[in-house]
Amino acid sequence: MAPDLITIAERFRLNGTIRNVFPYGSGHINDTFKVLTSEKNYLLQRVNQEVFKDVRGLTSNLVRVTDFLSDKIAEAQSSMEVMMPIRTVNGTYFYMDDESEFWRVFTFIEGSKTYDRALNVKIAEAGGHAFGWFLKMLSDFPVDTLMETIPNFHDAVFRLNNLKRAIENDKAGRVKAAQNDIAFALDREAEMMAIYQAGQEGSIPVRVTHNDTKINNVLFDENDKARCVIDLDTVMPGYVLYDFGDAIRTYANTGDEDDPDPDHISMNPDLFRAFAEGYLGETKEVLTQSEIDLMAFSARYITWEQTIRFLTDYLNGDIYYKIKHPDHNLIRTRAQAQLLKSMEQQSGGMETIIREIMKG
Ligand code: ADP
Ligand code: GN1
Ligand code: MG
Repeated sequence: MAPDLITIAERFRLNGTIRNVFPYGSGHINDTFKVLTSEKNYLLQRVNQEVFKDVRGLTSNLVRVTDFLSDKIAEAQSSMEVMMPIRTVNGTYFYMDDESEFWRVFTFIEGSKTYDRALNVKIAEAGGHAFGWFLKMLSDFPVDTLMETIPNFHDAVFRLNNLKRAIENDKAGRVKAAQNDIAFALDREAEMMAIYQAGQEGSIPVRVTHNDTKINNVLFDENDKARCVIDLDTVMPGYVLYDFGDAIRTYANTGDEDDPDPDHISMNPDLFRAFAEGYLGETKEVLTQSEIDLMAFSARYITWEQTIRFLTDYLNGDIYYKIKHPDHNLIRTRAQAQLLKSMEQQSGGMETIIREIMKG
């Protein structure tokens, strides 16, 4: 039976009388709703428990990180905002319904907008500032106290093994149709281990990272200034390269993540430079040389990782990402592969841009 959304929203300490609850946003993972009351608006979400196995641990991360950020914002009198979790009438930060579904509510950031693509360099630079600010603000948060909400999330070996298992099992009978896509991904296996290896050797530090830095996880104001970093479920210990690389995957792409037309897709060097300028403008002092050295590569790594994540889900029969049609994950796979090719053609130029920005 469909859940009664108003009854669920009533479990939380909201100001005013609830008037309406309706689906909202375009995330691939959680179910998101906007709640309108007589006084304020809120954001209600049902957490995807196929993806997040430990919602209690996740909530503990989220509450501590949002409290920490909100204190920092007040201290620095920053114009950035943070979406704060709202307590239930029982005082907890989630409500579990009769079907064991977990629900939570956040403050709604009014008058903000999201993009699926950076329409110009101003948006890309603002996004860079937002995610750079986020990393910098959390650089003194005790990283060991955060649990891994999705273990091995950006781990190259884990992702590759998942792909290989999906090929072997061929659950949806799609391996044949995806043979070229599989070959494209596996051809790059060896070179894509660089960040994983640096992590194993301990030459790059573990930091508090966002881990899902795509463009629509930043809210912008009407002048395209970044207001708020959202979607904090994957904030956990990680490498900065995952955040930078994942952001470039959307901020510097001239096409959509699922663009069916390869001619729309390319890595735009101006958008890349703009995002990197914003990001490094905030984080230059915090980052180490070994991180900087892998920055341009990180965009290729994450784009490859996303290629194989979409491909794995296609082969498994679409069990992870929300899809709009049966070939959606295959189209996404091909769009990411196309973006990766464009990055490969421009890898020297991307390295130069990072060096130029670092020189100032
Ligand atoms: P998912 O994990 O499924 O990606 P998100 O947390 O990113 O879900 O939320 C989905 C969408 O809802 C976002 O892309 C954004 O448009 C909108 N959104 C999320 N949080 C807020 C908020 N606090 N205020 C306003 N809009 C929000
Ligand atoms: C998911 O939740 P959302 O839509 O912001 C995914 C990311 C992928 C992204 C691809 C928890 O992000 O890792 O990069 O889709 N989030 C999770 O669009 O798996
Ligand atoms: Mg999201």
